[in-house]
Amino acid sequence: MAAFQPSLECDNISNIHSEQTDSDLIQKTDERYRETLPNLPKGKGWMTEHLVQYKGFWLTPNAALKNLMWVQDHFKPRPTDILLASFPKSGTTWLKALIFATVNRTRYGFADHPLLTTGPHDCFPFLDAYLQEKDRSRFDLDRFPSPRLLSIHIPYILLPNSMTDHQSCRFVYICRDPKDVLVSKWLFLNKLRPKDLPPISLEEAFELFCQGISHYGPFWDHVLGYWEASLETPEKILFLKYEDLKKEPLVVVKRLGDFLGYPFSLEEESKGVVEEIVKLCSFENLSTLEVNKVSEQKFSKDTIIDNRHFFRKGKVGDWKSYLTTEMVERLDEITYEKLLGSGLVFGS
Ligand code: PAP
Repeated sequence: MAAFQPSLECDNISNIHSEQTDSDLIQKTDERYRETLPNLPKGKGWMTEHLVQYKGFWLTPNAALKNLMWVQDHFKPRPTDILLASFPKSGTTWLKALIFATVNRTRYGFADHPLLTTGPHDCFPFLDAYLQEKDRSRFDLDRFPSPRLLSIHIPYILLPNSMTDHQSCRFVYICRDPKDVLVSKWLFLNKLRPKDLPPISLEEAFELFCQGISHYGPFWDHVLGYWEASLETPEKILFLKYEDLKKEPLVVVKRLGDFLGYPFSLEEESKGVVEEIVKLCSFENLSTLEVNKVSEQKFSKDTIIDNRHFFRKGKVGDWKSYLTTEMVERLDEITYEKLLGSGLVFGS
C-alpha cells in the first residue's frame, strides 16, 4: 500500500527542470489573477478585510482566489488521487485523520502512528497551498506517491474539467448543519482576524452568512454542487455528513474504506481495526495530543494557524449555546428553501 507522508518523503527532491518548464504557465496564472481581481465585487471579510465574489462564490482575494487559479491551471489529477472536499468548518480535520488512517492502516501501527505526532493537516495537505509554494522543489506533487491525499474547499463548479472528468480523481465530501458551521466559523475566524481589525460580532457574521458572504460561500451552493454531482456519479463522489459520522462512526468508516478501494476484511473487523481507527481519530484523542495543542500549521506563505484552533468542541448542536430563536428560524428557513427538491436535509 503506498503511503502518503509528504513532509517525510519529498523534502529533498530537486525539481529544477520542472520549475523551468513551468515558468511560462506560472506567469500566465499570475497575469490571469492580476487581471481578474480588480473587476470582482467586494464583500465584507470575516478574517481578511474583504472577500471577492468570483463566479458566484466568495473567496479571500490573496489566498483562495489565487489558489483556485493555481489549481485550475496547474493541477494534474491522477485516477488514484483522493480529494477531500468540504465547506470550511464542516469536519475536514476529522475526515483527514480518518482517511489517512484508513488508507495507511497496514503501514503504521496504532502505538506509534504518525497521527500521534503529526497534525491531520500535515498528514493530508491542502492541494492549493502546495501548488502555490514558491519553493516547488519541496512539494513536488508530481512526485508524490499514489494515492495522493489532497484536500480542497473549492466549490465543485469551479473545479477544472480535468478533476470533474469521470476518469480522474475521487472525492469524499463532508458537510455539516449550517448552524454549527456558522458558529464554528465565526469563532475560528475571529481568532485569526488581524488585531488591527475590530472583531466581527455574531450578529454581523450571521447576516453575512445568510447572504452567502463567507469564505467559500454561499454555504448552500457549495453543498449542493457536491451533492448533485454525488447523485450523478456516486462512484466518484462519496457524500458524508458530520452528524452521521458522530452518530455511527464505525458504519461510516467502513463505507469510506469500501469507497476508497481499501475495504476492511472480516479479519480486520473482528480484530477491531475499524474501532482502533475511530478511537485514534476521535476528538477526545486528537485534541489532547501535544502536536495538536502546541504546534502550528503552515498552509501557505501567509497563512500559519495554531493546530489547537482546529479542535474546539467537536459537538453536534453547539449552535444552541449561541444562536437566538430568530436566528435559528431564519437560517433553517433559508436552508429549507435552498435545499428544497434536492433530497438533501440536515437534522434540526
Ligand atoms: P477547517 O475547514 O478549517 O479545516 P474543520 O476541521 O472542517 O475546519 O472544522 C473544525 C470543526 O471540526 C471544529 O468544530 P467546532 O468548532 O464545532 O468544535 C472542530 O472542533 C471539529 N473537529 C476537529 N476534529 C474533530 C474530531 N476528531 N472529531 C469531531 N470533530 C472534530
